[in-house]
Amino acid sequence: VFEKVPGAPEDVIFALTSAHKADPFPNKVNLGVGAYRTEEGKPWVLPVVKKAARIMVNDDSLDHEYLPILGQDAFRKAATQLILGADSKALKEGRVGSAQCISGTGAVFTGAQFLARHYPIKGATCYISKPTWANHRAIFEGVGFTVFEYPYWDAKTKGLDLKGMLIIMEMAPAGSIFLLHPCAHNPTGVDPTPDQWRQIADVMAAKNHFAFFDCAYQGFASGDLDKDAFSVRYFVERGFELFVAQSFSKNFGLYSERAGNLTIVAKTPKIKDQIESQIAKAQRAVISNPPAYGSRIVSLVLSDKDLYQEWNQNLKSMANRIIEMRRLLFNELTRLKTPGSWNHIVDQIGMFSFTGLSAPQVKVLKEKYHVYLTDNGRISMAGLNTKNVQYFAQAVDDVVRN
Ligand code: PLP
Ligand code: TYF
Repeated sequence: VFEKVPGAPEDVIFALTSAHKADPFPNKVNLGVGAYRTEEGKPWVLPVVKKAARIMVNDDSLDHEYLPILGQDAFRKAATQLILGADSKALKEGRVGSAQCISGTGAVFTGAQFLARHYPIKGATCYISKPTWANHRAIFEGVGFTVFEYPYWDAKTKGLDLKGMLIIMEMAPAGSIFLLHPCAHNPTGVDPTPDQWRQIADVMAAKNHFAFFDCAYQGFASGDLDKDAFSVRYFVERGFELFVAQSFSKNFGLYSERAGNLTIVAKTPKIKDQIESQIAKAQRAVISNPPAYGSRIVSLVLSDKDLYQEWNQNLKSMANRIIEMRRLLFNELTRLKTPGSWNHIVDQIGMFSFTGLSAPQVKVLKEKYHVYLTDNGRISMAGLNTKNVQYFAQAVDDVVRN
């Protein structure tokens, strides 16, 4: 019956991981997937996560019963506090809702699906940054939205195209949905400054646009959880109703455990309840209820003062190693006098650097040097370490010159 089903293309980032794995070349480098790696090039189980897991193993009160449809209460509470700040006025006013979801991806989907069904402005479209994480378009189109792009990356300055972004925000029909990265933008590593966020909020408020933040890297941008939440908290302070999809894949290293949360800031407690009830109804039909393991680790760490402190240290060590790799790569390219300016390597923020390398250059990196990265020139900084950064810089120098 399925003869006519066309094959679908592979996910490019997962395909890079497979290609790298299959490559026998000893000095191969994987700068594809946005997953943290140690100086030894290995995945890192955060020590605080190991500690929490040991506590859980010995906790006889834990079982494998179903969680509630909207997930574990302690996790939802801790996650919303983490992003909004424990002293958030909206939290105190009882108008913040939440749903535990299948990690950040599930939280974006859950929010998008709710908007597709209940957003009151008929025919509203969704705007995503150009460029953005490929799944944003897939998810919003998947639930039926027409998706447009707003300018974000300025190839000339290798920085933010704030002017272009604001013009499109002004031109978009009132009440459009804007998907925003609160920090550590994927793939560009370029974030608005606090003052630029104020300008973005001004236009969004004037046009009555809806802000949907996708927060996959809280703590990864600056190493400071509060600083990285500035944009979201500022929008809440300004009185926006908004959604925040939160992922704990990167900042807890819990990639495969699918710990995520959708934070909902509503106008009133009653509206919050209405939204939560619809999300519960929808979630039941998709996953019935979310998984417990990752969310238990997160809530345990977030609710214990000592574990929280230790997590902050673990987080800082990841952020600092990435910053160190930016500096090493920049120094190496400078030493080699590689043509072009490379300041953006150290200026960009978070897991990724958008190098400005072209697709043909990326192809040579892969075929001649066994260095794997996406065609748009994005590199995952954590894939670099003191043993391969020179090799990578040399390879970049070669492709830029030839
Ligand atoms: N949003 C962005 C911008 C991402 O980069 C990612 C990927 O890591 C996610 C969401 C979701 O990741 P996950 O589903 O693993 O939480
Ligand atoms: O951009 C990245 O590398 C991460 C990981 O379908 C990822 O966000 C990549 C592709 C994907 C899911 C996660």
